[in-house]
This record gives sequence, structure tokens and C-alpha cells, in this order.
Amino acid sequence: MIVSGDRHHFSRRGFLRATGFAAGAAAQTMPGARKPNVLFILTDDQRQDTVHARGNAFIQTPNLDGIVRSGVSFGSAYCMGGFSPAVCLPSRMMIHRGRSWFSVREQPKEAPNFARSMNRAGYVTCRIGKRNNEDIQSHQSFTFNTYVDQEETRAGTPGKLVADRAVEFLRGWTKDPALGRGNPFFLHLAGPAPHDPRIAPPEYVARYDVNKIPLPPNYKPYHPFDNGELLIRDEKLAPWPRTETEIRRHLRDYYAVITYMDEQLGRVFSALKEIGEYDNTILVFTGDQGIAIGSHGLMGKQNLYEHSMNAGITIAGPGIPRGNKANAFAYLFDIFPTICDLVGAPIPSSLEGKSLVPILRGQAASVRDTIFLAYRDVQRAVRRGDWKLLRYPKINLTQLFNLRRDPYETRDLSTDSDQADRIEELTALMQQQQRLFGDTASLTSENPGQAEVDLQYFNH
Ligand SMILES: [Ca+2]
Repeated sequence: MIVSGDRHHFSRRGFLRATGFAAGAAAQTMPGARKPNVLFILTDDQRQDTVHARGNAFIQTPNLDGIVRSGVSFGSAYCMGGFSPAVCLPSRMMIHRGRSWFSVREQPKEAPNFARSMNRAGYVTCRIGKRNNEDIQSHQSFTFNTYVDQEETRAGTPGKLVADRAVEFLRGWTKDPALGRGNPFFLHLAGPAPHDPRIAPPEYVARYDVNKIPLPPNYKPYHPFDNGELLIRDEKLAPWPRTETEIRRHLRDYYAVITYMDEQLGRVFSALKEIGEYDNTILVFTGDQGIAIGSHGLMGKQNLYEHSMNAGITIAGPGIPRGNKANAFAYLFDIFPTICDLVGAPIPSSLEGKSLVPILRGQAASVRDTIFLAYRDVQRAVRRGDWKLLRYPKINLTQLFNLRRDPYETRDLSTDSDQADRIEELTALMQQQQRLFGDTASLTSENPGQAEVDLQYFNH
């Protein structure tokens, strides 16, 4: 519980006592001019297209719009996928450790992580967020860490507690020399919103007319085949067929939570301005991955379509161009080396993530020409240029999409005879990426399962 007033809050010990933050490593004071602060906002299950300024005319997100308009947005920035249905976990491990999901689990405790690099660069590091399906081990490297999951969910105020504690931290940072002023801060907000249960205060729900919410262009009542993961929890959040009424209701609740959360983030931005640090803070915003909610007849994030894996990244702040869109490919695990690069901290040589700074500075058009996505051993995808190939090895099924002409992945071109060479080429690229990342999964089954979906079975 947070105690109001500032009598003892933000001395290191007092801050811990007052807020329940767990103490980890301390920053090392660096001589010379102070580096920019970093505020890294990682939302949970937030689709890239749920920000007004990114082109969703229906949703209200004035504060996230502010970041998008003042920075560079990477529109092809992917969660690489996951080794478990709780995709949050592998995604967050990859983000904290700067590694792909094929190697991230085998890292020794002393391996590089985001907070450790920022500590060494002289930052006071503070993480406020969820505990469930997070990289608990990496949290121990933060100077301060606190968990909010249960309280936040119980209260039905998604994002409020995270913002409360962030504001407390920022105000405390200005007052205690042991905490701040001498050292810049790295504040990482990783709250549980807008993950389900999606419960916003009623006045936020009332802002959205459930009958008018547009369905996603790739809305379908059913997924056309068994993608290997249709029986899990997320897919049971709505019955089959996914009716338009049901999906609109889910989207209304989702949007209401995002709007409420956006307002809470606005309080954090106000606190940054109040302490005079807004212009000296690099803002990074992404979701750990997206989600389907009716797209392709799916509800969850256990698939490799764009709405589920392409979460987008926006970076804004000192020295970063305003209102730009970057077409370059990125993985979310590029954020760690990118921030190190931006603040002049050494990038650990073992990382698989790459700095996006050459793109931000206009020195390079891209740092990757290929994106490889993987979900357990049941789905693989590869993207190069406008083309994306998806492969479902358990049923020997392939999809091919041209994302420039068909960004919503609705026209599968895999059976077009004039695409045979392209499929061969992209399959070889997929195999090459498998070798690169140490992925040993087979792309073909000798005894493939049934692709058709038995609806009676799935609705029980
Ligand atoms: Ca998530």
C-alpha cells in the first residue's frame, strides 16, 4: 500500500517500506552530464491497431497518440512468438534478455539483461508491473521492483495502480539525492492491462457504442482449419461461431480498458512534466504482443498472424525525429540494445537483438531483411519484403500472403500455380532462419493430422 505525503517515501529504504518495492541492484554514479531518462511502457496484449494516431479512428487514446505523433513508429515490429500458450512469458523474457525464444531459456543467471545494462550505465532502474507470466529472474536486477497484478485486477481500474506508483517514484526521484537527480532513471511500466479480464469503470465502457464498433476487416466466424492450438483458454473466451455481436462486445470492453489505461499513462506524462523531465526522457511504447479478438475467427494470441505478433514499437524523445514511420523490420527484443545504443551504454556482445538507432538517425533503411516467427512446434512463419509465408507442420498446410496488397491476410495465395517458385524460395528461407536461431522443429509431418475443425468438439 502507498502512503501519501513525502516524509519518508523516496529515500531508498523509506521508498521500499512505503511501497513494497523489492530492492535489487543499485545504479553506479557516472561522472559528466546526465544521460536522458528512459520510460519504457510495455502493455499486455495490446494490438498495434488500438491506438488512434496509428489509424484506428474509433478508439480514444490521446496520450498514446502524443507519443506516436512525437516519435518514430516501427510498424513491422514483432514478438517472435512463443514456446508456450502464455505468449506473454517468452515475449517478456526475450525483451528483457535481448534474445530469441530458442535461446532465451538457457541463459545463465549472470547473463546480460536490460536492467543490468542500465544499472551499469548509471541509471536508477525501477520496474512497476505484473508478476504473472513475466521474467521474474530479470526483475531482480532492477533497483526497485513492485508487483501490482492482483490488486489492479480486483480494483477494476486497469493501469491506475501502475500510474500511482510511477507518479510516486517520479516525485520521489526529484527529492532524494540518493535516488535521483545525480542519476537518470529507467522507469519500466509493465502493467497487466489490457489483458483479460477486460474490466473498465462503467463510464469508460459507456464511451463506446457496442453497435457501432467496426469489426476487424479480417473478422471471421471460424478459423478455416485447425492451427494446432484451438482448444486453449484464450480461444474459449467466446463460442464458435464468433458472432458479430459477441466480437463487438469483446472489442468494446477491450477499447474501454485501453482508453482508461491511456488516461492513467497521461497522469505519468503529467508527472514527468511537473518534475521538469519530460523533454529529457526517451519514451518507448510497445505491447508484448497483440491478440485476435475476432480476426481470422480467433480470440487469442496463439497464432502468427499480424494482429497477434506485430505489436509495433514507438520511440520518442531527445534527438529522435517527430511523427515518423519506419518501415524497417524489428523484433521486440531489439528494444534492449536500441536503448543501450541511444543512451551510450555498451551493448552486450552476446545479444541477438540489434540496435535500431541507425534507422532512427537515418543512417540505414533497415537492420534486418527477414522476420521469423514461431509458435510451439505447430506454426512457423517467415516474412521478407511484402511476402509472408505461414506453415502449419502438423497438418502440412501453407499460407502465402502479400502484406502490401493484403495487410489483413485475407487472400491466401498458396494454391496459385504462379506462386510455386515463391513458396519454394520462402520455405528455404524459413529453413535457413531455423538453422540461424537453432530451431529444430520439423516443417512437415509424415502422418499429418486432420485440418478440418470439428465444431461440436471445439464448443465443449
Ligand atoms: Ca501478453
